[in-house]
Amino acid sequence: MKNYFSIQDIDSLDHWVQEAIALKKDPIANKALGTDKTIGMLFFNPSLRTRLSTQKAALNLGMNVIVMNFNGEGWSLEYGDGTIMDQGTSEHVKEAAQVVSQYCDVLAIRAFAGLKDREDDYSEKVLHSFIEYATIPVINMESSAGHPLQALTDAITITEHKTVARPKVVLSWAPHPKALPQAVSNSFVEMMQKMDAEFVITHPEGYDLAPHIVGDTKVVYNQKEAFAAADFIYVKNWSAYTDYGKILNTGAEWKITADKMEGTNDAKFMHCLPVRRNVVVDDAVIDGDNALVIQQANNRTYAAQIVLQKILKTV
Ligand code: SN0
Repeated sequence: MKNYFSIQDIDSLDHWVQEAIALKKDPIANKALGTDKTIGMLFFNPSLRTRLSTQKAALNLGMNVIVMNFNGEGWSLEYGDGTIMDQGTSEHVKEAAQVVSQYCDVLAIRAFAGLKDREDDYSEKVLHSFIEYATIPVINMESSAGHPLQALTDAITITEHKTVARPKVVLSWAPHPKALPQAVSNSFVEMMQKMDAEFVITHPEGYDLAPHIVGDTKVVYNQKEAFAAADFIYVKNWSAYTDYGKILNTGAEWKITADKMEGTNDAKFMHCLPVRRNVVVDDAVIDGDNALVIQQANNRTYAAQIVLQKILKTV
């Protein structure tokens, strides 16, 4: 595999998930694979799980790790072709990507949506530019429109915890004080479309995700109705896609409460973290026995490791 840009780069989801689960028993079994290889991780945004689990995965594979926080510490990058660079940007991505490629064998990048210009965000300018100009494989650590490492983690976690072959999985919007990207939700939707699940999305009207991602997935605007008989409740806030980047509704009535979880089939609660307690979800739910958030975070290491293993076999 050359790049891990989206979950469409997974050639066999079942195999990857089973390999990841097997890896948990002996995470350092493939230590020779990455010896003397270097991963460079560039962050344009904050991170806890992605940063540490990807490093951990690289270390399990014997790799060296270089991390750089670009915002504030890196030169402000230019992406436009033919730009006269007499304004705020100091370095073109053409040079930056080629230079980093000489120091590393694999590159991983986090670059969130700006949430101001939908076309610009969905063009995936940062990731696509690095993919174009880097001479080494590139991994998406959350781009404007996708978070495929999180989605692979979620596939692993659901596979481990499901008690029926075809669970009912609900993606529920929940309130948040800030405008958040659609990336996690987009990749989760794409992943559930590939998995054997009865998948339903629920959100207030106006919060429809991109039509090219939702496709013919069922959308229910009534959260209570969507939750009935659910086995997994996956919660995420996102800002509006149509009225792009806007918070339309503070929507406190969409918060995940113990009462609402009572209306499910004893569903597991999932969230990618970080989560705003008592805004997105009540303490009683996230502290309860059905919460899988810590297990999800643990699986981030194995999702990243599977991706790295696939890439290392080709470099
Ligand atoms: C990011 C998002 O895409 O929603 C990262 C999730 C993995 N989340 C946030 O930015 C949350 C920020 C906050 O202040 O709660």
